[in-house]
Amino acid sequence: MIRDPFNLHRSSSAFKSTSPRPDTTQPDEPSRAVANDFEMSFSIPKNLPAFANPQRNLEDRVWGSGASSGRSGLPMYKDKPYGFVPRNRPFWKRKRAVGLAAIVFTVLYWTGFFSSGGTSKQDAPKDWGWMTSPQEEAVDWDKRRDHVVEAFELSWDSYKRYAWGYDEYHPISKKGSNMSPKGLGWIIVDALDTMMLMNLTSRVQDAREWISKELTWEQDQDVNTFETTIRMMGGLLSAHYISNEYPHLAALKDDDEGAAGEDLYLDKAKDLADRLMGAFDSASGIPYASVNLEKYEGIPSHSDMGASSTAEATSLQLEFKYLAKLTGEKDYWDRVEKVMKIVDDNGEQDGLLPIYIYATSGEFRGNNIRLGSRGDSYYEYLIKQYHQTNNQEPIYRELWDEALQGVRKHLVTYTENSQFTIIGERPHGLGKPMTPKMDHLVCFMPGTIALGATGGLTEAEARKLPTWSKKDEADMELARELMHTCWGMYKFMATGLSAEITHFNIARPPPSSEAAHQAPKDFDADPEAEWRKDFMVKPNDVHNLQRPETVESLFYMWRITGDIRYREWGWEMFRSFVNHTAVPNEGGFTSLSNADILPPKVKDNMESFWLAETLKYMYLLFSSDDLLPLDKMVLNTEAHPLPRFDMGPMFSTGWKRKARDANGVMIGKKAEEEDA
Ligand code: DMJ
Repeated sequence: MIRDPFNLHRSSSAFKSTSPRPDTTQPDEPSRAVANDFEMSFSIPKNLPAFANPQRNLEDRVWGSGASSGRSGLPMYKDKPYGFVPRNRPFWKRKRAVGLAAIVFTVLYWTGFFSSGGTSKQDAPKDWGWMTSPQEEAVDWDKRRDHVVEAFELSWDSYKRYAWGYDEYHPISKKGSNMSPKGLGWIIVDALDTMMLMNLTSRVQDAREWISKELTWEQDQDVNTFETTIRMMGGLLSAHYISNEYPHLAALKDDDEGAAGEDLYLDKAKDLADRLMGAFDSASGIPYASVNLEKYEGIPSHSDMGASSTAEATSLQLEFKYLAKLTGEKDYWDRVEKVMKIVDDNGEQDGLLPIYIYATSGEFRGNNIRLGSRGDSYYEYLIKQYHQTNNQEPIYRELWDEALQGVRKHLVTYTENSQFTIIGERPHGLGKPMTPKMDHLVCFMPGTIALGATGGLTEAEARKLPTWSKKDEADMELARELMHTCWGMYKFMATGLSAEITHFNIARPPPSSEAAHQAPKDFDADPEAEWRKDFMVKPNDVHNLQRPETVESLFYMWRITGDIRYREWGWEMFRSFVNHTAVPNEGGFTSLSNADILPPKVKDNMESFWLAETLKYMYLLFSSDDLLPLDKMVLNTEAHPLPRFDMGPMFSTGWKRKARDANGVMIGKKAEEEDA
């Protein structure tokens, strides 16, 4: 059993003033169904074989998965934000498909299917009262928070009813599927700490019992190093942290099934970490994309010439460092820290990195630079590593500042008509043309920039510090502008839910970054409104995967600025999710394959981060600020809270940056390039 040798878990009196909602509903009770202002179109897939996952198979086919290539149902990096590109099929196949469709159509027609609109009466979503009741006079944020809990309960209970123990849940077909023969606890572990925070005791008990009795990492299964670390290891570590820090939340009795062994979560996290450590056994120390759990063995990516994603290789640090601190095993720390040195030793210009890196050589592959998929959380973990060790490692602050400066210099630009601020991409390297598009994933940036500026204090508190600078002021301004753009990505869509990727019509040449760029404060609903001319969504990008990044940033922006508009936007977003993604018959909530039509087209998948992140951030956004104070903890990239801590005598920053000249160019880098 693992103890807490460093006494990280003091109990928090600060939290006591919040009143977490008691867990009143038993999981087996029928859940409330959800009102839906618009009729939804549900394309119900045929019965799925036990281990099949249509979404993943589709992604594997289309993107040739960096990590899995669909060989073994391996959890893959899901954030390839591209829509389905139909493959060229032989004509006879297409013909057959057309014939089949005609037969199905005829049968449905004669059975009267279309006359009932494709939805039988009993399938129709029930009314979720508050959605239709008149606008409250005074906004009651506790009540709104309760509605988020209801949405969570609805999602979880339908998962429990129809897919308990499975890694994936398909809420329309009401089926589960696994990513490994025995399952990896993908949904249960990822959702666990949200339930703790919501004080859903009986559900936490069920989850704990499953983890105790069913979850095993002893499986001959390749898993994605990053996804498994941030979701499973992050989820378990955070459950350990929360159950120690807030013991009154979802408290289990000693004799509860599965409660035996107070260190269950930590034991499971450590067992998993030991297996994942195999990923770092590469020639350079950069982790391989995948790991075989039973063999403790790293596996290079099956595509991208074996390169790992940069974000994946550099977003493991918070989890392994916390585990090192808890267990006193320094090796966890050293391995992930070394990755940061190897990355930085490449001496990339202005702190912006290409999105692939070879585990063999530690060098980057290609020049594609973006803050969306495969790039995103590298930047996020720079500032969060600085915070995690109570600002005791200035090297990570320096890296973050340099990268943010690089973002301003090379990626930030403005739209043509309404001067929205965007972060574009440089697919062929810095100095080459920009692609003015933003993955929804990039919307983690506004909140992270604000967090970097104030360190987690409120803006008002931070402004009083002697260290507050003009640069911090400018960073807050950039955060506000980007938040506005990310919200525009929601307002632009028919459902009010953002597309996976949005393109922008940018001003060429761009206005000076010094000039005031005043995007319109409100989003005029007129379809011809000027602001809409700056936004564009391509047909392949219209899906909405229940992603958290925008509400994540709204949460940080609300906590830091106290501007009520961010809470209001979060509420509007929540209503849109309820309106357009709730599944009839207590199915929970689903991703959409087209969020830009009414009724939307559904995708039949509930992402685990819907429970782990999206609903958690909404809950936090509507909670009081002393629930998880921003200056006391860091949320990992899957929204699993981990504590900030002092490094103590055992740990230190074990590396230094190579020398740079006055322009930030690494000394010797030019000569190296010339030789090459
Ligand atoms: C999550 O798994 C994490 O937030 C990750 O950093 C990015 N992708 C998804 C959510 O969009």
